[in-house]
Amino acid sequence: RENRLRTLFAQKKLALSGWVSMGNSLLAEVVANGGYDAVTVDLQHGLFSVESAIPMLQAISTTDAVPLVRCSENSLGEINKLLDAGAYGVICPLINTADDAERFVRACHYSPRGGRSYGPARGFMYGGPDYFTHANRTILTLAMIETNEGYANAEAILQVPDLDGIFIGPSDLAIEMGLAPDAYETRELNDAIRTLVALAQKHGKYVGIFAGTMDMAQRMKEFGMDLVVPGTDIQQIKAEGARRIAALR
Ligand code: 3PY
Ligand code: MG
Repeated sequence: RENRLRTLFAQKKLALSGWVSMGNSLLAEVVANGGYDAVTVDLQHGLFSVESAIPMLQAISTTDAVPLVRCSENSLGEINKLLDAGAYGVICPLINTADDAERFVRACHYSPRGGRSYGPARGFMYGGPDYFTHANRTILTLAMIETNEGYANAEAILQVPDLDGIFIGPSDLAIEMGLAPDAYETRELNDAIRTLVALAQKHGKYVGIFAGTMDMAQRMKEFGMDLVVPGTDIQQIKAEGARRIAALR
């Protein structure tokens, strides 16, 4: 099947992804039923491993939301398992150089473009019996820019062939800039984010970002992002609980 995120991006429509960091398939199903265009299963900061991600991807694929993963690191073994489990896009953390990005792209593509090994167990069930013939052009690859090194090399990273785009990690980037991880309102961080959006657009690549607050999510929409994640499952539960309690106290 096609990747609906590519269709939205091509139409210049903002795509929204939910973010599941608790290793539970019911939670993934609830989030996926919420109306998002995609749901990302986070294996980097989510406190669970690939085995727990599989029922989460199954739950997400009962809906129209595109199943994405954030892998825990730039590892061919883990990325291959997650793609075999039916992930239709991978967000890879801590991409610092064009070499890192090339290694990531190779992990997500079958030969000759890459070195992905063959065994798409759930890939067939989600992607269809013709999975092998379209996987290389369907699966979305987003490299995270979230270090000073990655920021400095962003233009080279964006020029890696078949990398679809970048995904900005504002908290790690803020820490690298000597700021607090939630310093979302600072000029310095926002200038860097705007620069990355402009670079991605210049090279015809997609750009997404994680937004921990609604103020930030709104601003990121105005910055021209293709993809915005308006907070994690945990952040949303905490924020909505606090809002309800405050309203009733
Ligand atoms: C960051 O802000 O560093 C992230 O990785 C967000 O997911
Ligand atoms: Mg990060």
